[in-house]
Amino acid sequence: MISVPRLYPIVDAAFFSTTEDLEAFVEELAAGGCTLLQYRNKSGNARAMLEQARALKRWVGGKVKLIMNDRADLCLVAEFDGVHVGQDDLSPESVRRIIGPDRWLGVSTHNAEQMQEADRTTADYLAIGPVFSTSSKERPDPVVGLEGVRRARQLTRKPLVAIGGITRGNAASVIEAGADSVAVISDLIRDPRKSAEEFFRILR
Ligand code: TZP
Ligand code: MG
Repeated sequence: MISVPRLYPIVDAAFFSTTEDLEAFVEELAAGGCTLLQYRNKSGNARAMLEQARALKRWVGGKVKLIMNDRADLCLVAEFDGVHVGQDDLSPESVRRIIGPDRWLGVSTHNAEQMQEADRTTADYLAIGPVFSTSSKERPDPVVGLEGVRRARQLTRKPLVAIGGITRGNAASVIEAGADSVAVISDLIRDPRKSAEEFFRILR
């Protein structure tokens, strides 16, 4: 069984206008103690995605485990450490065949039925959300709330990552509801190092 750190930053390319901004952001996350991050890019431009992914690998690949959102092919080419897929991506078992037994595989779920189904796969960790309302995702599924996290906790023994609208202000309640880790986009943007340090302090 893998162990997922308390804070799981998601680096969403849409939040950065220059390569320098992106590099500074991930370096600051690493300086703040982050050892795992997910690269997310919904632009649909696979070449740009690969180029950024390779840059992330160069910048922090030695100290941070890198997870590719959506794309098993790009995970392999960029030599990432895992893939995170949702309900509309390749199935967990298809991804597993691509990435092999050792890379991490994460699966997003949005309700109890999806959680039960994902629990029966070889996924290394499962995600549940959105816990709270979020503006970082287009057309998000309905909010599941802390009750959704509690229910998810009952349905799996795999590491449970909660996502959606999680901030330093509500993260403790999410862990208390049974999550092992919180995945965060927006509450890291302003001052990533300080924010990450505060998340780790709050979730110790
Ligand atoms: N999946 C469910 S909510 C979400 C994703 C990718 C966005 C989370 O971003 P934020 O800014 O932490 O709410
Ligand atoms: Mg996806």
